[in-house]
Amino acid sequence: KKTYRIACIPGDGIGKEVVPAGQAVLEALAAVSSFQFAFENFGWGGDWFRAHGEMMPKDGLDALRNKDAILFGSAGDPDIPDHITLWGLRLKICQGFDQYANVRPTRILPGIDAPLKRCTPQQLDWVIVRENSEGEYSGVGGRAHQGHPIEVATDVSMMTRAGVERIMRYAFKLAQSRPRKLLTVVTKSNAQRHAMVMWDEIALQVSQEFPDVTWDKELVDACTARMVNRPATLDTLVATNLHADILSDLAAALAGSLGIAPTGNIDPERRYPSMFEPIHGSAFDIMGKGLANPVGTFWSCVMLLEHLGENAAAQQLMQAIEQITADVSLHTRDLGGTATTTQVTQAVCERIATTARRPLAA
Ligand code: NAD
Ligand code: K
Ligand code: MN
Repeated sequence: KKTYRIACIPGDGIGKEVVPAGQAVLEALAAVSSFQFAFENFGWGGDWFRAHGEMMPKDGLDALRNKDAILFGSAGDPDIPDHITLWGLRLKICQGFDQYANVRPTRILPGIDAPLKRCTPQQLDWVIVRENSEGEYSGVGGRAHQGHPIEVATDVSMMTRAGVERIMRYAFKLAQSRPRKLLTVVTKSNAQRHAMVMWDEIALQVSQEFPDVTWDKELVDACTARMVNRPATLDTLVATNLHADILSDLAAALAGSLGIAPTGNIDPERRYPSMFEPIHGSAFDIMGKGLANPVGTFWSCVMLLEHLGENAAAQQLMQAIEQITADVSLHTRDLGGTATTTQVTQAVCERIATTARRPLAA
């Protein structure tokens, strides 16, 4: 059997609940497929920080380097400042492995009560491509005269031509691969007159390589309104690190819940392992209670399988997910239901086993 080496990093909060759930579902798939998984678990995050003074070991990336993919939960601990947990773990991996494309699909799954009342599931099928290596989250900046009245603080939104070009090309290519071949380039070049103007210029330049892709530009603020009022006019979107961060939480909420949405932090050149995770965080308010919706992690596992080239298994998992969201008795509390993380996980595992047992139609 082909073996995929998968690193699991549950991290903090409900990450510790949803990542084992994801692992269980992947194991259920492997049991009915021609491949298997060799999981290695890494207990990095807030607890590691309390014991060692850092979120992950200094040579942590070396332990991940030879993996085929990473399944991640969340970084964020109630007792540690968020910028330490984020930069010390998740961003360290994203930047260390140059996972410059953050891909976030959004659809309204069957059975989910989405807040866009006039929108059918067919009218909301988006993929947001987030620049994941620079921009507003490049880490460039500083504070001077800290605590004094004359204090100055900056976070420089640093963009490089090479960085923008590669994410634009990725987004155009992705748009080209989807049925509608439609791309919206999200911008803010009216107010941010340097980097974002370059962003627009590069979009125009890269678009020449993709004559079959229809594309338009939208200011990020207007884009939020368009997502609510005219969802069907959007398909693939590309936006900066900060803009896409915000737009994709909005997208998830419009599709029913933050607990459903998946993401992949991808190195398209495959020099390093890519990392898949639900878009949500540690969810301090519900952690340890069995209330976490594991669907975002399951859908992230679908993306992980697609990345490995296991498209049949990916499809099988997506079908199982859609069957359980269609059943309101299997909705967790964020969807208005009473099901627990474990019940949803077991239901998905059972679906996978039964569909595999069902004989093929003659
Ligand atoms: P959050 O995503 O953790 O939670 C926001 C709200 O959504 C909460 O009410 C929570 O209960 C709910 N929610 C989230 N996921 C859910 C799920 N699977 N099932 C049911 N309900 C769910 O965002 P936050 O509260 O802003 O952040 C909490 C911590 O997580 C912070 O430390 C933050 O920095 C961190 N965080 C980490 C990541 C990451 O690791 N990628 C992403 C976002 C936030
Ligand atoms: K996450
Ligand atoms: Mn976010």
